Amino acid sequence: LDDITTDLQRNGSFYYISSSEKSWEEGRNDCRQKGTDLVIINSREEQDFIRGWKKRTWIGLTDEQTEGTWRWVDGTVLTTPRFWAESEPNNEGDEDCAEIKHYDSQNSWNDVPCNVGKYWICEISLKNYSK
Ligand code: 2F8
Ligand code: CA
Repeated sequence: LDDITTDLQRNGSFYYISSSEKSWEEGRNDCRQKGTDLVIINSREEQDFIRGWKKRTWIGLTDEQTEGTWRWVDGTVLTTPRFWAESEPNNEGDEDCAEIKHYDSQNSWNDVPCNVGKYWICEISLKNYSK
């Protein structure tokens, strides 16, 4: 994909970070064209790795289906760990997609409108990477 500048391997997954900014859905489509999806953050270590890019990036988390119920792109409901920034998610206006915002803090997630442009990060588990 033209948009992918960096790929990194860590703990059984490959990650790709975009070089341009797109809406959540366009970013997700870009991942899916490559057989990946937006990143799902399962641990403190992965959170630290992702925010280490120091860019405002989309992650694979949305409450578009049911307001207030945050789901990862694999359909699982967000439980723990979770790394919302203080007083987020606040659904200010109508904010159904999650970004890494305050990347200098561990608690860095913010909900924003899905149609704004952000960088995005794709992840594929090496278990699913056979081609
Ligand atoms: O203060 C937190 C608040 O900051 C912005 O709104 C003023 C964010 N909006 C965008 O980035 C579009 C809110 O999501 C955030 O909660
Ligand atoms: Ca918000």
